[in-house]
Amino acid sequence: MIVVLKQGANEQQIENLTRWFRAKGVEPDISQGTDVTIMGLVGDVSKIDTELIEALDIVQSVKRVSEPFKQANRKFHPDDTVITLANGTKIGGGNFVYMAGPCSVESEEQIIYCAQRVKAAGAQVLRGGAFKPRTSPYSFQGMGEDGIKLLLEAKKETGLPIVTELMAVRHLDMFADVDIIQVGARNMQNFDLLKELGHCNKPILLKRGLANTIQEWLMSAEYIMAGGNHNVILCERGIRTFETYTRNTLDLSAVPAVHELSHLPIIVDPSHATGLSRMVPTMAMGAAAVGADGLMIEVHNDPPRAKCDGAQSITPDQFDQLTAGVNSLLAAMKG
Ligand SMILES: [Mn+2]
Repeated sequence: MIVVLKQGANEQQIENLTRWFRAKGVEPDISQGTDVTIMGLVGDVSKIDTELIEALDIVQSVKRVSEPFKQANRKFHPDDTVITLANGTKIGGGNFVYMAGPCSVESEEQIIYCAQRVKAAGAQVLRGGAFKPRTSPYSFQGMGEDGIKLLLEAKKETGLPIVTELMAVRHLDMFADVDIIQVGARNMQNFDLLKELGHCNKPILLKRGLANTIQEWLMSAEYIMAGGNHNVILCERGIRTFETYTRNTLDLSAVPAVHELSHLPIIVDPSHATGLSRMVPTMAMGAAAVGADGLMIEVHNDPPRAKCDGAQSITPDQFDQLTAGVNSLLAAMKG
């Protein structure tokens, strides 16, 4: 349920109304927009008398929200969410972000070289997998805790914030200095993991599951937000369709759909979506053109020898060209 307040509503009146709602067992989420203040009510609103609220001095209107996601809903929070990392990097609300780096951390030289190169090309966040969810148990599983340590070395060396995937709650302690925690596609509906991340104070990058609808994805974001963590970044990484020419099918329509439905930032990962390095720059342009808030790109110093996802990884030189192209497209779109 959404309560739209009249323009003149003062803090004392808002406070009184907040207390009144809490006494009824629902939690108001207050969003102070540029021209309107909205109270989104979370909880069991079935016993709330709409007409009674509508009759209050400070209330403009009351609406029921039909979608099952509430805190992730744009109706609750009309302005875009902007997430600010510790070093001041902003994500969402018109701030375009590049997250780039190798699929997995392989060595100190590799991750530091990749970090320096992607930073020089304009990336604001370094990606790199330490814990890898692989389809086969016989494939390289990642360097684990040592991989996290090397990412932190690269962070120290370059100043780039880092994003890496968390696969199990028991590993959370190792992520204390990680800037953004990634939830991978295969864990999008690992509800225990999502609940746990709702209680942590770090931004969460939530990848879309390979066979999940946009609504299911937003419900997973809702799990994190319901625990109090509102810093969720969505990442479209392709879905499974009957098409096998590309690794997955990049659903670019998810970008405008999420922007309609939610205030959360959404970035696009054309590397996992296509599985083909030659298509990555083209689809990156497509993502920027449809309004994505950023890109996540796999960049490897030596793709043919990568331990993971070499076929979809681009070289640092190709990444230089990619960011130059996307930056000029973004400038043209603004102009
Ligand atoms: Mn990968």
